[in-house]
Amino acid sequence: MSTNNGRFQPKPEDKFSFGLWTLGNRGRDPFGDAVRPTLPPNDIVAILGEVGAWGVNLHDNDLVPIDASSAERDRIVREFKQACKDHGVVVPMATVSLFFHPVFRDGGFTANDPEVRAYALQKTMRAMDLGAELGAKIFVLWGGREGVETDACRRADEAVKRLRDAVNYLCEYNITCGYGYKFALEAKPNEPRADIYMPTTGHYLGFIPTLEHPEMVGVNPEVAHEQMAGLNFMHGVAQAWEAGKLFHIDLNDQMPGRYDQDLRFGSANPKAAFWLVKFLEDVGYDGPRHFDAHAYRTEDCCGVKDFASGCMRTYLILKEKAARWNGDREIRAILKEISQGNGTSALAKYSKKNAASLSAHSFDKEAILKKRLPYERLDQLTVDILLGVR
Ligand code: GCO
Ligand code: MN
Ligand code: MN
Repeated sequence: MSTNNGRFQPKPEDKFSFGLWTLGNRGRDPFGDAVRPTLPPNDIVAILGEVGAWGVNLHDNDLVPIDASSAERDRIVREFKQACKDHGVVVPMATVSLFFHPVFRDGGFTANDPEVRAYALQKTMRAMDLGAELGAKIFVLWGGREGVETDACRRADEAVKRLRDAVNYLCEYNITCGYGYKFALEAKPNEPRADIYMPTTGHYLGFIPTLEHPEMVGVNPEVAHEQMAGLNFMHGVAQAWEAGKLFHIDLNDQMPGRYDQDLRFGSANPKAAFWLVKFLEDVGYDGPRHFDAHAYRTEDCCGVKDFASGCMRTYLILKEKAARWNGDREIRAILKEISQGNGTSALAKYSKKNAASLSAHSFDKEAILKKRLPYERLDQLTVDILLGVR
């Protein structure tokens, strides 16, 4: 991309990663066929090296065909490892496809057929073996088909129990094999199912403490998925972070009320992307910054590179804007002003004595209301920074 100057050049320490399925996306949708040729995994790794990404992630079958013989699998893995080495790209995360093959039409871990549930576990264990061989330490579980079109097919709490049994099983496998994975559970409200169980990151944060090894399991929130549910993505991320559960993140973008668009990061709602980047940088999140997005269907292979460079460039621009925001004198003064009270009664930690004095206190609401909360000015300063005039 000609506009990429040194200032926004990605570096390995930025930990930018892309899934094989993101650059490899051929633009198929429910109404139209592929518009781009299949990019072999090793070519994708070469492109990632060229555009300056740090990592590549994969589903088992992005790399190894579902019915590959073990000799074929071993050859593919060997060559892929070599490509990663040649192009200086690491594999931080692996995942499993429990959604593409028709056998998962009713889900994987939550399917009604016990044989499908067993196959889903076997396939996931093999995907964990594959990821471990490639050096991955994060294993994402996205239950794309774990859902329903009709609630007649099973009780929803039964699905939750089946999911718990599966994750518990996989945690034991992780321990036995000594893989040292952290599992990152990825929520989505719908698509491809009408309703997917565990529709938001918040649902997963409630589920994780019910597991046998909660310390091994966190979340992988995705921008588009929370926005599909009409939620403020950064708030969900903040809650996951605060709970020590932000193990991975899927960055992309999404317009309200649409299908799952997986747009280039920051392309639809740069202001929301700004708050997100600012949050991640402010708290010092140091996990992978994974872009789970794909190029517009109108693009060719050069456009795919523009897409990948654009995701990273926008992140770095927003990171610079966040630093500018944090250092802005007027913003700092407003932040100081709004966090101080005018009054005499401060909130003290609970004690019988403090509670008694709080109960007896009389508040001067008129005086409290006189204090200004200049959020309009604060937001405009933010917009000025984002639009490049400050
Ligand atoms: C989606 C999902 C998927 C998952 C990925 C990991 O776009 O709905 O984000 O891309 O993240 O398949 O399993
Ligand atoms: Mn998505
Ligand atoms: Mn995702």
